[in-house]
Amino acid sequence: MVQAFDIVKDLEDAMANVNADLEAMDYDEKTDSKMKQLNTGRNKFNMDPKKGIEYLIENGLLVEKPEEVAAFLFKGEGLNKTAIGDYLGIGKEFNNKVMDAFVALHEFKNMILVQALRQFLWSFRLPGEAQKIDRMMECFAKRYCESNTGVFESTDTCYVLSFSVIMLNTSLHNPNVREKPDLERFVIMNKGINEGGDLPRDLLKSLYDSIKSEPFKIPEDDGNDLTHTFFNPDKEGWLWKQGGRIKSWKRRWFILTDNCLYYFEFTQDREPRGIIPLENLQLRNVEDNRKDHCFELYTTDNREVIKAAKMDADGRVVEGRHLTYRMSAGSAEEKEEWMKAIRASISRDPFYEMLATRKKKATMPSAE
Ligand code: 4IP
Repeated sequence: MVQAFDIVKDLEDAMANVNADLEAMDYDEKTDSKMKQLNTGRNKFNMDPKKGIEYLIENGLLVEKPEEVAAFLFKGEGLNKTAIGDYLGIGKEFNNKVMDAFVALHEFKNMILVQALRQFLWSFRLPGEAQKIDRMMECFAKRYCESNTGVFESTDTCYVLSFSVIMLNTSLHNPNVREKPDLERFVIMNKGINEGGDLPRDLLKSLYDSIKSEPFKIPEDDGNDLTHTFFNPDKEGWLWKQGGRIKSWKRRWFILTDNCLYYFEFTQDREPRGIIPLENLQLRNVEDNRKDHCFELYTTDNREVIKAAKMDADGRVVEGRHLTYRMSAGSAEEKEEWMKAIRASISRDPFYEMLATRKKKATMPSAE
């Protein structure tokens, strides 16, 4: 009797084991097919981000909520960073919400701006269009300022400084840029961007040192996207400049940046002798009796004085008095380079326009 009971018990145990094995097999198959679907979804995403997300939602692998999609992109497993950037930049209401949620997943508290930028710019690749970059950098600046109150007067300041840092990165680490800006130059370029005031020198120095010691890493960097064009500083070098009223020639160090030409007496000067905003100006070749390789900036109305600022003999800032700005380069090749760079700057590059608009806002003292 006892024996029969044992046999039944053994049989029951064996059955239970078989059932457990069967269930596990079923479960394995299910997870296996879910994994396969997830991989398909990732591949689809990398080819067409919008379709990839739709596929994952349809197959129950992702919930159609901005926070859920953002978390998936933030984790980024198996996802191409260019595709992430493309998805975040689509510009539809849902995608914008995903962008907000994505940025909110970044923790920037107590980080200096460069650290935060490193983290942010490594999490996806910025798309090529100025408008999209504008929106993304705006989100970044907002998040940074929320997490680090009191560092900047406004998000515009943070935004403008972020670009300044990105440009500094190119100037310092791009082998094509021969003249490497020093800290003084970086400080000058960021004058007045804190709602009309200057940022603390220590802060600028920490950003400068960080970039100098370690360049930014850009995901999937093939050297062939618009950000490269954007982030390249325009040009700097020696040119001869003719005076406005008195036509004497002066050798000046010129820097072309932010759609403006700055000129300095010496490369290391802190204050420029003059600033010529290039907005509404035109450029042409000219022959000059005294100098070779000349070109000049002019307005369509030849009698109109070009809007510019200069340092007067007694150190006061006054308006320029030039009807044209005539410059002479050291060689035909240099002249070509300058004319090309100035033209690119004048030709209403949407990126420079967007940056110039921000800079105007950032340099304006707050209304309060
Ligand atoms: C000066 O001539 C210099 O060329 C100035 O250049 C120039 O100012 C003056 O133009 C011109 O009169 P002198 O030094 O022979 O007097 P810089 O300031 O680079 O020294 P710009 O406006 O070109 O800076 P006017 O327009 O101020 O006369």
